[in-house]
Amino acid sequence: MAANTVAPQIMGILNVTPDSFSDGGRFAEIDDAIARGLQLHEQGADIVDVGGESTRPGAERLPTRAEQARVMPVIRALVDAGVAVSVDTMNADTAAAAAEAGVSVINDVSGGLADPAMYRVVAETGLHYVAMHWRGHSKDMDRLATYDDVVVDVRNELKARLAEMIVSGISPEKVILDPGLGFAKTAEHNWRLLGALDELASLGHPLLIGASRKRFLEEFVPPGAAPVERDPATAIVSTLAAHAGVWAVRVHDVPATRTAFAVWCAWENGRRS
Ligand code: PMM
Repeated sequence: MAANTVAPQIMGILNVTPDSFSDGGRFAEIDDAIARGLQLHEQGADIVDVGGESTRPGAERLPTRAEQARVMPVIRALVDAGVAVSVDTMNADTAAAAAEAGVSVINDVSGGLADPAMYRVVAETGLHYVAMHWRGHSKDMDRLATYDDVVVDVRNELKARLAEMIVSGISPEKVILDPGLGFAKTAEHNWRLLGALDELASLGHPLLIGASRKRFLEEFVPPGAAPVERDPATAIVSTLAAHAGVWAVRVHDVPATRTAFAVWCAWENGRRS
């Protein structure tokens, strides 16, 4: 009998932002955020991704101090409780503070483009680094969604980032790549990228996919439905991504993702036994 199928890692989303589009800022208070982080862990998240700056389309930048005031107490409390934590930040300063506090992963939606000091900090910490494909800040990203061929262009742009990372002293085995669904991408771009994960994987790095509750899933729910109603569609996209071999998915609904992955594993194991 072949080896059992292994599901991707589940990264649970903890946005400590009053204006996050998808959780409505419900976890803006520090204590609530910590409680939610512990809950994500108990629900089976392999890692809890703590972010303080909203990246929803059109969002304004947040000063680094304000970002750290939001995320650092939450990161410290979760690390103290034994939870594996990643920090979702574009700021090298915040990444360094989070590393000091004990996070395991730096998740940078800008792939190092927003802060020239990021690669140095990542190299110094020796932590895993999620480098997402990115073209510009949230207020500009919709007008940056132009590609000759989205798959070729995203692959080439990630490859250029990788070259810079290596020059900056980041160990290649620490780098995880992410196509950045919804970041300077239309729904059609997202679907093309999801259909071409093999081509992105051919860069030789594990992939992370963040589809959760994103705008491109709104066509599967009634008009005006809240983002939370996109969770079933998210679970299906995450499962198809699992089938395509991704290393991790970043999601709001951890229990639904776990169930979806368990069903997929049972299916695969049945096929192979
Ligand atoms: N998406 C968001 C935030 N952080 N990080 C990675 N690596 N990949 C993503 O796709 C990603 C991310 C925006 O979504 P949210 O506002 O629901 O957290």
